[in-house]
Amino acid sequence: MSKRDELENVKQEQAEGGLSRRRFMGAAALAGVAGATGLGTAVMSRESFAAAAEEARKDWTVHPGELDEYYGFWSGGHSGEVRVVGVPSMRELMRIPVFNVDSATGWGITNESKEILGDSSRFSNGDAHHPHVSMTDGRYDGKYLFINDKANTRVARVRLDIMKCDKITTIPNVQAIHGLRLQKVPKTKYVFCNAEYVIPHPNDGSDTSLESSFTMFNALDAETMEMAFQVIVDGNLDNTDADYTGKYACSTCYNSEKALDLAGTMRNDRDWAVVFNIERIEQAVKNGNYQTLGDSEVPVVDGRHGSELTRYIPVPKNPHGLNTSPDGKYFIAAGKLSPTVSIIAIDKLDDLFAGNLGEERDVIVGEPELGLGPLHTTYDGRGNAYTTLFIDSQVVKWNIADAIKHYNGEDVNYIRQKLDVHYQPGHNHASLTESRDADGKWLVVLSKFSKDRFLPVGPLHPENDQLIDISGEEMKLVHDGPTFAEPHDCILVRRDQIKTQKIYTRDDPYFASCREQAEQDGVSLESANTVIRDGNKVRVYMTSVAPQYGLNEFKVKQGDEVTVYVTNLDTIEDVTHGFCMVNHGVSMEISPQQTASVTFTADKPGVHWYYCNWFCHALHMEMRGRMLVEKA
Ligand code: CUK
Ligand code: CUA
Ligand code: CA
Repeated sequence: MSKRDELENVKQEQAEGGLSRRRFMGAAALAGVAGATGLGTAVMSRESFAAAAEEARKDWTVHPGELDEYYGFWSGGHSGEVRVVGVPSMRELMRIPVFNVDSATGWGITNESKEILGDSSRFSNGDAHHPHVSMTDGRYDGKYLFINDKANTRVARVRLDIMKCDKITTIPNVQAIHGLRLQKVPKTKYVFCNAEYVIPHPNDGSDTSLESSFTMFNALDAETMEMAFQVIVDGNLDNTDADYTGKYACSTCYNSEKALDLAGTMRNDRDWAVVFNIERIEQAVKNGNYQTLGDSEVPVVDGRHGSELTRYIPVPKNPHGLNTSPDGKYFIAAGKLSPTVSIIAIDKLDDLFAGNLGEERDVIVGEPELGLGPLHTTYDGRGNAYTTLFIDSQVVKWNIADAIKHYNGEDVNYIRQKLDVHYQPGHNHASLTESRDADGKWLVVLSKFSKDRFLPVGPLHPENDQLIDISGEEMKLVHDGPTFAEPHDCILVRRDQIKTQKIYTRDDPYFASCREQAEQDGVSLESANTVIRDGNKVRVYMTSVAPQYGLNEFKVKQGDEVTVYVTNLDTIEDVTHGFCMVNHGVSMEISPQQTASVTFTADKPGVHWYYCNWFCHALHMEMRGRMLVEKA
């Protein structure tokens, strides 16, 4: 229903002086699904109708030419990329290739991207789940975005001023980086990330037993992207989050059983959430109380049961999501195989570590029953939480304070609303929810199945990202957006929190290595149109100004290793050129004031055309040249 229709309905209901049949059915249906926990849906008063009409008058549509309020950064799942989405329009603004190879920009093809990919440039796949934006004092500072790669055990960083990946680190000694979150306070000094699977140490085939197997919680330095420390844990690790004091991080474990088979992972009614004491870990590293593993020099501390560095809090059952509330009070662990979430009071953690509590579960202040398959929780900054229910295909809005009262024996209803989503939601994410600025305006729900929501496209279906207005009392679904494999998580950042460059500056470190090579060759990137021969290595320097390359042709010999450096001298926003060498698997982007380079072997004698593959000018088709390869 459009906002206009909705408004008409509300008006009619007001005119009729009561509830329409549609509203009654809605309320009855809602009460039905709320089940044992009950639902406080009352008959709507005249005042609430007025409020609903006011709501309906709000126009969330972003009209042509208007800009969105929020930047959304979506993980691209096993496509390996990051996507930039405008919210609330849900328009896809950009794709940032990270763990994939991208023909349009040349990511994974250019020398600059291969240098960033390092050793792992031999992989062309990835599995990105958790995008998170760097923070200062618990607020998004818009500097970097970090994201994990479960497939090849990596963490990448994206520079948000140019929206390009600038660092990738392979995490040593572990397999499958999954949960990833950032230290929030005083700033993002560490990137915390969980390795999901246990592996033997050493993993050289000498011993494959479970006794010698474990996994680790990892911390990277956010500026250098080098490893800071690793913490050995019991069980496995799933999702993680950090607190607002800078002292603690907490991770869920679904396999406390350390089982290798499915049934085994469900044996225990409770697994646990493990809390990491960051200060104590730093101190242990400083004091030299660590070991190293294999060839790696990363300090490894032991955080297994009995350690002073960690505490294990039993929670039901195969828990998944772990989300810190924006008031800094709670870690909330979603039960997955239990209909509950567990509310962990962060202000009790000092006592837990000091040994002042009777047992670990004394830090749990609430365990509300929400529905089937709770996976992830997000917050509106007004005391409400929103948890996805995978099996029920719903988002449940619930009140944290009331859930705590209920746990203490008070007869209060903490469920505010259950909304059907389509279908089987994984993550949900409210605007600014991971920061102190959580503003409770928009909720994105990333649904794994789309079934009947879109025109059929064959057996492989898109996912369905739904946008829900949470600014009022009631959640309202306002948009469906099909997406391709497979957003797991996203983050919504206010648009003024991100400052992008319109064109590159010539001293950008992104292409510093091109400049170094040019200096060694005694040429200027900004003016040289020349060929430098260095044995069988040939470096071709050319400029580009729409609609021409500085070199109309260049000559090399068969078998030469050719590197082409293109410098885009255009200074006008949006005039991006490309360079594509036909039949050589080579293409790349060169944005205004950027230099990019690519290396290939000229293995076929004869004439080979190159052309500009980013439409830049009325004479874009004419922007081309020839490589003449002399027969060896
Ligand atoms: S995980 Cu995918 S739905 Cu990788 Cu954050 Cu929960
Ligand atoms: Cu230059 Cu198209
Ligand atoms: Ca388990």
